[in-house]
Amino acid sequence: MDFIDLRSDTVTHPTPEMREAMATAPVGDDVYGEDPTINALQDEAAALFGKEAGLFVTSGSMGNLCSLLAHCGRGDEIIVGKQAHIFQYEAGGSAALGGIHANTLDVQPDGTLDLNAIRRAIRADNIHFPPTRLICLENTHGGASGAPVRASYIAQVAEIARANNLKLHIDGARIFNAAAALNTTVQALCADADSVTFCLSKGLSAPVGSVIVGSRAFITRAHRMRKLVGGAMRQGGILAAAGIVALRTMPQRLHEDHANARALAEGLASLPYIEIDLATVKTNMIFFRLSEDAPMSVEELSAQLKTDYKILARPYNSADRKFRMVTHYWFKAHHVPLVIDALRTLLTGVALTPEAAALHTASD
Ligand code: TLP
Repeated sequence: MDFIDLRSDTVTHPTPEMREAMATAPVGDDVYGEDPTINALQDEAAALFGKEAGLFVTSGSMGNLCSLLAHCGRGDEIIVGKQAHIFQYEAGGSAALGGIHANTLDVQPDGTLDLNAIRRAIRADNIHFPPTRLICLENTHGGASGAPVRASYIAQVAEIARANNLKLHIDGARIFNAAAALNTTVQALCADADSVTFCLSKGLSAPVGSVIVGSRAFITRAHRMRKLVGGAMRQGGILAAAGIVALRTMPQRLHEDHANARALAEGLASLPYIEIDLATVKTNMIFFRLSEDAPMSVEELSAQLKTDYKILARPYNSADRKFRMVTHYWFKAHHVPLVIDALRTLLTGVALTPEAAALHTASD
């Protein structure tokens, strides 16, 4: 990649091995259930998560949407984090297309929802209220600095769900990052979930796609919903082939992204005008603020990083002077000092050390 791109792990390009697998993948018409590569990906994903079945979808948003549509009818309610991707960043799809009502709770800094707040949010059986059907968690939680959420907490939420005849969905877009950070498996993290969406095209570097896993009966309903939203693919095995490589080769290296995020965060903490809480950096996401007295706005800093240093970093919240940076397969350890030196130069006017400048010229 030409730029050092820290905007997201969604920017990852497929690896040469993925491109090779895509070029040679056997394919068929998936609407007839005849694409052997999609079928293999779905089976492999289901086995890895300890679930009965899987469903290949185009994106994390589609995975969450089909899951919610499969769990809930019109007028039903979900309990979901106010800072969750499902509520904040999916264009209100479940409300627009499914008539699903969201009861939002504040996400805590560790990525969890307060257990008592969940209990209080569950509706009594009363004609005034929308019936609660589903609790949604996110792991890692992008609205909580990428915090990984522990299996022991998820088990407690599942217990509340079971006791109240509710289902539990996990938006596990980055569940493999959570498993790496917590030194556990995705199966252990998802054992108590009725459905999980995970993304192949984030930290796992595949070009396109996510997979929903759950019981066979649930996946049958989600399959119908995928058709309803126009997401049935034909010879999609070309894409699933990259997903299989992603699933087999990428999870075990995610700790490298976490180590790079930590090194980058520590470098950022050493710079003037940057406010960062290192304790929040637990996976591949780094959130920091420019201080009030910083010599430029977040937009100016972002623009200059791009034009002067070919570094892409998007402001996360301009009013709050907040940035997010996300590490991934194509962000390497040797990029860390380049980013730190660029920021130091832009913020203080002090030029790069000759060694760092030489390194910058030598690198792509
Ligand atoms: N997140 C993107 C943006 O949409 C914010 C990013 O750059 O982080 N769940 C979670 C937790 C996500 O972070 C995302 C994407 C999704 C679902 C949706 O995935 P896609 O983009 O494949 O629809």
